[in-house]
Amino acid sequence: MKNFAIFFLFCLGIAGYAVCRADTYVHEEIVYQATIAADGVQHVRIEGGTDFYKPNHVIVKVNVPVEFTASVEWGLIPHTLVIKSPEAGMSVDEKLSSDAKNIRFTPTAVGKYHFYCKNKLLFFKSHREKGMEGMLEVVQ
Ligand SMILES: [Cu+2]
Repeated sequence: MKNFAIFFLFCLGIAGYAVCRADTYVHEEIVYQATIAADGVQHVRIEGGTDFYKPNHVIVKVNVPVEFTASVEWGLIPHTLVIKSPEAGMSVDEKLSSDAKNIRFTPTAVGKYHFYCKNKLLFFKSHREKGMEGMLEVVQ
């Protein structure tokens, strides 16, 4: 009987672990290093979905205009792209759709900043928590 109880707890542990794993969103890092195009702008193509942005680590130069051309997977779930770093000249809050949208800004301070989707449905995890988040690294 005792063995059975231990076995039962063991199974419960495995099941619990599996459920937790399924709810843990681990994304590989996809790095994109922007270059300055002939028009003097750093163009970055970004695609998003409920739990990702691709790329999710963007490296740009400071004090050079950046243009994100952003879109999301076709679907009914609305998405956004937010960068709340006014201290570095970036205040972005845009709705995204499956049609690509150009979003321009110029980072004015070196550092690491986040871009993310601010959307959240009721009591579910926010898109940001699910992985709709990336890092914008501004370098010299
Ligand atoms: Cu979203």
